[in-house]
Amino acid sequence: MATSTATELRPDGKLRLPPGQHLTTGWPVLHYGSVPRIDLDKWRFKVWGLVEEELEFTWDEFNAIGQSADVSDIHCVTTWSKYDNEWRGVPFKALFERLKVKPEGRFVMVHSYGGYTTNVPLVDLLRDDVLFAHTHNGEPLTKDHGWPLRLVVPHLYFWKSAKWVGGLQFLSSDRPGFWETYGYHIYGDPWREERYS
Ligand SMILES: Nc1nc2c(c(=O)[nH]1)N[C@H]1C(S)=C(S)[C@@H](COP(=O)(O)O)O[C@H]1N2
Ligand SMILES: [Mo]
Repeated sequence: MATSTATELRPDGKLRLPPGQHLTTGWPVLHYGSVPRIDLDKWRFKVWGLVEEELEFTWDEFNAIGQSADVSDIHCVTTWSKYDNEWRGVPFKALFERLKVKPEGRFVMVHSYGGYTTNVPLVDLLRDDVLFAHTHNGEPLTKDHGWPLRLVVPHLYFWKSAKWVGGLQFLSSDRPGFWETYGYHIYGDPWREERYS
């Protein structure tokens, strides 16, 4: 290896490996509860809350919004990181362009099949590397990793990357989601070690 993982820098000047993290080559499966049963024919992606118009997409409609790929690193709050994950799916920005979000809808509650929720400020979702992924390193997501669709928010701890994602609720203020209610940090920046609060 040319560069030690302890000193490698990203283009933005931040350490590639955030403090307190170690690299893993495998891919642990972590979630609360059991894997939800999902039927793609009945699958819907719903948008509600502070929007001019509530929307519902079928699987085909959602994927027709646009497709892109992005390579990013995973940082889990339990201290493992996994580099160079190639995700493919629908960019958040492309979805956002299809929505009519009210100006006060600046916070998002992400909802998953099975009942999991996590909160992310809208401005964080509007980054170019945020997407709804159906494919990881060229393979369709496995059920354990969020099939058919998971959110990927590379600059926050991985609990914000909701598996089995099924909808977004736009809110005027930041409210805690599932893990945030149980003491995880409301925001979750790995470079500031915002693990628990
Ligand atoms: N729907 C749902 N998404 C979830 C979770 C969960 O419990 N339910 N756990 C989060 C946590 S804490 C982590 S670390 C990652 C783990 O994703 P992985 O199993 O693909 O590694 O999923 C996140 N997304
Ligand atoms: Mo986690």
